[in-house]
Amino acid sequence: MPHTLSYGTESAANKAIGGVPTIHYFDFQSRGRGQVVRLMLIDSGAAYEDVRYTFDEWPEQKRSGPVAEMNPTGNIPVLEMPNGKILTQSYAILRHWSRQLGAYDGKTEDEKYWADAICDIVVDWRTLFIAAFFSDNQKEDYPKHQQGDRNRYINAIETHLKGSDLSRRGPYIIGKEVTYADLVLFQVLHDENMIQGERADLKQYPRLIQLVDAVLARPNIKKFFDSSAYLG
Ligand SMILES: N[C@@H](CCC(=O)N[C@@H](CS)C(=O)NCC(=O)O)C(=O)O
Repeated sequence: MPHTLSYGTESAANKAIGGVPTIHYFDFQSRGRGQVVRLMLIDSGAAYEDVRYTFDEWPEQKRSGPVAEMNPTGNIPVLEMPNGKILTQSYAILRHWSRQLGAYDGKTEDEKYWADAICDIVVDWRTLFIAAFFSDNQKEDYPKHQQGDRNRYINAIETHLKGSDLSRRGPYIIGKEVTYADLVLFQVLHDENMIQGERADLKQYPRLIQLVDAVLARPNIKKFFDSSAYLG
């Protein structure tokens, strides 16, 4: 059986998004697409409930558990809202909540475009990361990914952030205001184990370090990382 956890206290941010969401996702530490969704809730001060599936129980749950009925693609994260609304597709959920919260997606058309563009790069990167990290041949495929695709994406994003008039204002992708895309980028760097410890693999990317540190310094995110709710 999946186990459940809860985080936070119901707040105005919950009201804006329609209540306290129940998130169905893997019991995969504080990682993955499910964690990106949690991260926006954490940052905005919203509470959530977690239903966490172990990797072992997932195949059976996928066949006959509640997710099978809620999401035709059979993927997670899947969210249940108190009014019965089901939300699927992590990036669409982030964009939906950004509009509901009136934050996280920039103000001008140029800012919105730029946040979406950087997010889309990370979408492509994460897909390749997952394929390599969960490959049956992980021992060979993941190091190949780190040297190949991961390098290519990190270099591209660092170059974009240094070259864009918006990003140059820093520390975030569009300047002073955080966007959902910063959370998406932060989380893939976290999941690739690049922001923990000595950060040896991140050293040559000063603009990404600036962004990561700005995200980690956000009060609600800092509180989460300093708490026992953060699972690594
Ligand atoms: N585009 C979807 C992708 C969802 C997805 O592929 N989720 C993975 C976990 S991160 C999954 O469901 N894996 C288990 C499976 O496919 O059975 C999203 O962003 O939500």
